Amino acid sequence: MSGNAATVLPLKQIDAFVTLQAHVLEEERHFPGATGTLSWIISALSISAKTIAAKLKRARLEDVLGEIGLENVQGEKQQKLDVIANNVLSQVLQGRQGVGVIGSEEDDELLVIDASDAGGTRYAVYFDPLDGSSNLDVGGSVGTIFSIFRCEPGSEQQLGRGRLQVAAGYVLYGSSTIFVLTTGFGVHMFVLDPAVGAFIRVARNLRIPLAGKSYSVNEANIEGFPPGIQRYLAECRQRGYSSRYAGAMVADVHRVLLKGGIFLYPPTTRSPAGKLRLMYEANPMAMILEQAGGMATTGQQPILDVEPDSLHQRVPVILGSPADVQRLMDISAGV
Ligand code: P6P
Repeated sequence: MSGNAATVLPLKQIDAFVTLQAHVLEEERHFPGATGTLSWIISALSISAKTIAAKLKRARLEDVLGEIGLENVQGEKQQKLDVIANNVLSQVLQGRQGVGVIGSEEDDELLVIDASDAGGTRYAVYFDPLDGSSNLDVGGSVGTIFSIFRCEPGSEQQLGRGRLQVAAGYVLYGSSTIFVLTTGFGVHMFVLDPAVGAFIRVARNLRIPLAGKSYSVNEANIEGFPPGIQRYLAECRQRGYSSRYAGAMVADVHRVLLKGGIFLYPPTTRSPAGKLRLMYEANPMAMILEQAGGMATTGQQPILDVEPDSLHQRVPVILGSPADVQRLMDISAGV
């Protein structure tokens, strides 16, 4: 059984003049008393994405590919463009009224922005500036992932459960530059039109197919997966599933969102808590998937219910079509 593929509008029906900015202003109607601060922050993410996309297109020509010879707090080798993308996002966001906290995969600690002259609601923005950046040298897809919470004065250092996010999304820098966003009222997709420099809405209220026919996992780690997951993957192969894995979460999750199926980064021998980070990878993707009718779990509980204990905390990630995720959970529970 599989539902229809997500509703992506054919060209003739694209809201040619509904830009990301116009869409976000439309969405403000869901927030009585909205001051426009959240819209202004999403606008910052949009200009950051356009800037990063332009830099990626010219990376090889301007010799900014490759590693800088340093490791980030994760112990991962930093690509030059990791640092460039991180600087773009951090500088643009710090210039926006209403940003109270910035948390980045590339920075050891949270950056709390002085609130002395701040009035009104402030927000915490967590992001992975260039997810999958090791794909850059080989022309693979990479992405930016972001998660936005309200933050009350004095609580800037507190991390909230994913269920409390007010917005989440990602940018996929691939054959085109795609911006996917939810503010809690459905999942909407935009494509950058380089001719006008605007993100144009191409799909509203994306719904993930109820089931898919592919799984996305790094099978090199399979011996270290929990037995239930190994059994589930074996059943998928028996049922004729394809295997698709880009090695960049944004690319893999975007495929699952549009085509259905399941993405997983389970616990492995090397990473018993999994590899993906809760605050700026698992949480935002989980909000997107749940808003699109999918499921997102650690295998023990919904990702959005995990009580965070640190900025760079890792969790196992299993997300995708409800029928596929539920089947994995049933097999793991011996059902
Ligand atoms: P592996 C990229 O480094 C990343 O953080 C995610 O984008 C991706 O899903 C995962 O790690 C890939 O990890 O161990 O399969 O290379």
